[in-house]
Amino acid sequence: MNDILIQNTTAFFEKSFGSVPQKVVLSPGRINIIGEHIDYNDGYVLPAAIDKIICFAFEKNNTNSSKIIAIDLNEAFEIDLTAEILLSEEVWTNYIRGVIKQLQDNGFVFEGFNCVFSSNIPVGSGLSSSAALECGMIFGIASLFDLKIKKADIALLGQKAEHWVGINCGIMDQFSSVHGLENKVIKLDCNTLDFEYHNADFKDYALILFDSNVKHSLFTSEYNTRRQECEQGLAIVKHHFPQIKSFRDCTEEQLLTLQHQMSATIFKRAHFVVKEIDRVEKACEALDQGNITLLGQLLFEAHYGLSQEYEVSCKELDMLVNTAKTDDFIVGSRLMGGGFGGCTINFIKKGHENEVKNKFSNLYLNTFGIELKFYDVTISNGTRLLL
Ligand code: GAF
Repeated sequence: MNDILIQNTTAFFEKSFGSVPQKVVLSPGRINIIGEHIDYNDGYVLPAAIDKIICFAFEKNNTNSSKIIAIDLNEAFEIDLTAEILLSEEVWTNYIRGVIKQLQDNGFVFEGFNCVFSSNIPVGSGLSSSAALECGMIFGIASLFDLKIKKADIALLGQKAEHWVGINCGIMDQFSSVHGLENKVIKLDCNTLDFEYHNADFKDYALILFDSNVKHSLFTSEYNTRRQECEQGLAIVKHHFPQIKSFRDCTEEQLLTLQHQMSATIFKRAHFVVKEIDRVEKACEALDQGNITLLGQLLFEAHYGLSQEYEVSCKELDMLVNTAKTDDFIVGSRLMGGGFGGCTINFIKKGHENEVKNKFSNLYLNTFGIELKFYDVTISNGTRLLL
């Protein structure tokens, strides 16, 4: 599937610019096994890069402006690299404008380039197509102009670009897009950016995403609100326990003593974060021990918290996870990514995938009149140069 995407992208480049690309870059989307909304709370997360990618073709054009073509949108834009970079009403272009601005603001010097890109990462499904776009652009510009940028810095620049666009995201998506490794999940410490790889061996279970086909319209505003609510909660915790620097230092018992110092909403958010940080540790141990039943149980618990305490679910995602709980062949399921729509991640007993898919697609269509999509993802390498 990716071979066709790569061929189409390079052929489109040749047709548009009359030359073969000097660099071809692949940049992946990501899944997250567990640890949702934990990156900006300085805890651990457990993501991985996947085989759904954006393919970019680049060449230098020896001018001061860049022309970028998005094949899938049938749109293009040109940007003068000597002018001030401002947000545009064409939202997709802002991720690229943001990346160019971050590179320039951080002292990286480069000239004009032509770029064509195309993607098979579904947009708005919680698979981080925007992080793949940011990291792939930075990686491509760096390769083309021989800029020395470390992987972790590519991720940080991508994150800053996303903040400039308006989402105050954490580092997980960009970090996993650049650091992905075939068949490995990344246990990332979002405070220090230290990380270790763990084998993504799910034993007798297949990892399958169910795409609710509900797009998150509330995403940006609610995401930024959750982040503020966590900051408020943490300020109260620190006030009472000055030794605590972030939620990872706070036990559930300590938090419970402060329940009446916080609004009910702030307490629920903080409680979710404290429990989810703990679940990531347990989930990573369960994975290492090959205990996928326990891992799956932790996913169900995480969904309960995301839905009832963090309140980032929706009726479609809740229905998918609640149905999964009573299914004989699913050991774990939860909403994945920022929430308010997008995908659930599921561990399904191998050999029963089609049966489960048929059951869920019929039920989902009958209940919501929406088609459910399935992605059998493979855990793959991070942002890389093909040419
Ligand atoms: C989005 C954000 F971009 C990530 O930083 C992360 O917070 C995630 O939501 C929730 O875990 O994908």
